[in-house]
Amino acid sequence: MTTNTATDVMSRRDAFYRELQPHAMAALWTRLRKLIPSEPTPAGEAHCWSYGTTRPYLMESATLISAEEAERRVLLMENPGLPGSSRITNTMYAGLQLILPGEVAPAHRHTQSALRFIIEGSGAYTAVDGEKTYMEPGDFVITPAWTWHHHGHDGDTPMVWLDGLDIPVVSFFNGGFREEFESEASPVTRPVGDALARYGTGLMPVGHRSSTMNSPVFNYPYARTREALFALPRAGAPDPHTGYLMRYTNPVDGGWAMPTIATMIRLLPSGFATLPYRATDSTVFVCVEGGGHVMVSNRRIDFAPHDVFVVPGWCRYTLHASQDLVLFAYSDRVAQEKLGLFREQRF
Ligand code: GTQ
Repeated sequence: MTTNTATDVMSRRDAFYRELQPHAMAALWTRLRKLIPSEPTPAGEAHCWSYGTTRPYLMESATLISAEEAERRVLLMENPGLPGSSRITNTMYAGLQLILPGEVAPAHRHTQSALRFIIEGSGAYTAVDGEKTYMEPGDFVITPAWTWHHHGHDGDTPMVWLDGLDIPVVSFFNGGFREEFESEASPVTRPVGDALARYGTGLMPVGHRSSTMNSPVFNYPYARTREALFALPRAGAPDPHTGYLMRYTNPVDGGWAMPTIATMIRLLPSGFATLPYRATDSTVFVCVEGGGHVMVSNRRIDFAPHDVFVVPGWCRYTLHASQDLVLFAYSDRVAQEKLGLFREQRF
């Protein structure tokens, strides 16, 4: 009598899989397709946080808690497709931080890298590793991993910026460390503008040796960025898939400005629409000026200045400018490139 019927085989296999469990083993062939997919499944959803919605909640938060008590008074933006994760994409965190005149967000440091992209207000500063920089709308500011930093506000209107951090990346490697400084403010040892003068004008001190993987320029003022962007159309047509897309660079080596977060800014002239494009990096966008919409698969998402929207990796999308449109963007592209994982597709 044969025992080799198909159902016998199946139930013997199931029994075998159960036997493996207590020994902390499993059969690869039951999981192979999931472990080694033929292509990425987009993580999370395309979504837009309109500033008209987020700003009133941010202002209300200031009636509930001070920057000091909160340590950082931030409303984080969580991808609706990744509930409970505190992530805006699979690898990136995003929050809107509010600081009022006279407040201080106390000094600390952590192994997560942070960027600030300034949304509104003026007169607030961030102090990073001994240097203060005052922030203006559209400025891109870096807080490198493990540098002491605090924020303060010498102006007279609320100041809001976007925080972008690589929290999920650091968490993946279980490499998170944090320390609070012994007082509210960490010492400021260099004058305002020092880094920009030394490293941000096309000059560099002779003999400069980098001690970090971050750009020594830690504030990229929008006034300069904007001037560069709007000069580009004079020299030729935009790239059909990306528009006039520029990356923030580290002047020491010409690479990306930060080791784990790729930061970019682009101009799409009024009426311009990109051809369909996708890449393996999930991307967070901030509408800086102008307006338009993004088509992600068949979904249309309209955006206006100060809105934040996200496009998951490997989703095909097109960008449409209804007026001259400036978009800031960040993603894990720099990390993917270093690991040989980055792929893009132009249609
Ligand atoms: O300003 O240091 O949004 O440590 C989240 C964590 C901001 C900051 C955030 C942080 C900060």
